[in-house]
Amino acid sequence: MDQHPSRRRIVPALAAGLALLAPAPAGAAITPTRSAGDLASALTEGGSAQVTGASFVTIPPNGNPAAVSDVALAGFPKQGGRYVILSSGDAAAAQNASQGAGASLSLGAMARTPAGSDRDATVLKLDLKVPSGANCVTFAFRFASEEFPEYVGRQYNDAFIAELGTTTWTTSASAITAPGNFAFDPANNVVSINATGPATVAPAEAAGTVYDAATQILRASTTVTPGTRSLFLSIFDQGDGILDSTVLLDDLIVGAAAPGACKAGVTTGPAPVQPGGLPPAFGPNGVISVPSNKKCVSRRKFRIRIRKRKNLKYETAIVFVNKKRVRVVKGRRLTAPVDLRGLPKGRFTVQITVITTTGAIISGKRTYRTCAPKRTTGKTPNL
Ligand SMILES: [Ca+2]
Ligand SMILES: [Ca+2]
Repeated sequence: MDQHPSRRRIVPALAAGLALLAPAPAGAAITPTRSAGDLASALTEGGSAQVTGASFVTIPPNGNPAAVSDVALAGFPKQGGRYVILSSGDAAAAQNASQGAGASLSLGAMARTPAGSDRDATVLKLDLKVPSGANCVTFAFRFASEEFPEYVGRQYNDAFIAELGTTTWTTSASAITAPGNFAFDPANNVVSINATGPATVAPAEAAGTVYDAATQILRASTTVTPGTRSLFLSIFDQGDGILDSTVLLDDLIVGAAAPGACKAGVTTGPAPVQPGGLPPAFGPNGVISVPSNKKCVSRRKFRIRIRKRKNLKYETAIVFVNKKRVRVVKGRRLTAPVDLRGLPKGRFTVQITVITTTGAIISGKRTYRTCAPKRTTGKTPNL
């Protein structure tokens, strides 16, 4: 691999840069860890993602490529008190440093593949339990790099990659092939110092860190189906192992997004999801309160109520009785009076669809039967 002459000069600056590091404020620290479980805990605390397994696919043999931090830094933490730092150098070097210092440490890790040009890669694997009703995985991140501005458009294309299901990215010379990456810029490229649009790096965004430029705080999201799904988060050097890059990560959420709202690619907006999936339609934890259908319904009128639930706001509800739409009243709660008078005797079906303000849909159907007439009386039965 070619080495630009000036890259050699930057290495001696490392010792001076580390000497400038002030101790962490009392009670707050960037704590290096090689426990993937610690990282999962910091990434999900205060949120609703359930991590059932955490491990490293790859982690460099030396140094501190991963850390948990509770130091307020570059807009982090985003949720809860802690966040995660993954680095192709020293994850603990991010704080209280001069941007004039050089963040540059070779951690001794060679490429994933024999022909690869990546170095010092850390790939964190998180197994997420995606509950019924959830359809989106999303997290917040900021990528920062020492490669800016000298190596923009060069072969030292350090990058951050997020993948779901499997990790397949590879490198060759200055190229990165990452077909499964969902944290891509508007040009479908990985987030690096060469990224565009909202992922463009700038020096001001790295303020407070040792790095020379960073992206704004971004969000990466991808659609997902219920079950156990693996999330892979990768950071690496490219071209050589020096002039490091780092990613700050937090606010990992598995939840329910409105149709079309959970889009792959980086964004700057809020999380597009209702955290934690959706409650069921019926039952003790359900959002729809209706009479039991175990017994026949003898009343001629009843009222369907939409229950208040934490983190849920309703836009509207749509109710059909035997395919005929019923008026829904929006008061302190959404309610729908169901009037069975005039309906034929026998079975009837109530179909309820609740739409939340995030566009998520909770729907359910209940079939009732009217009470059978007492054969001995001959009177007209009540419903
Ligand atoms: Ca490195
Ligand atoms: Ca580098």
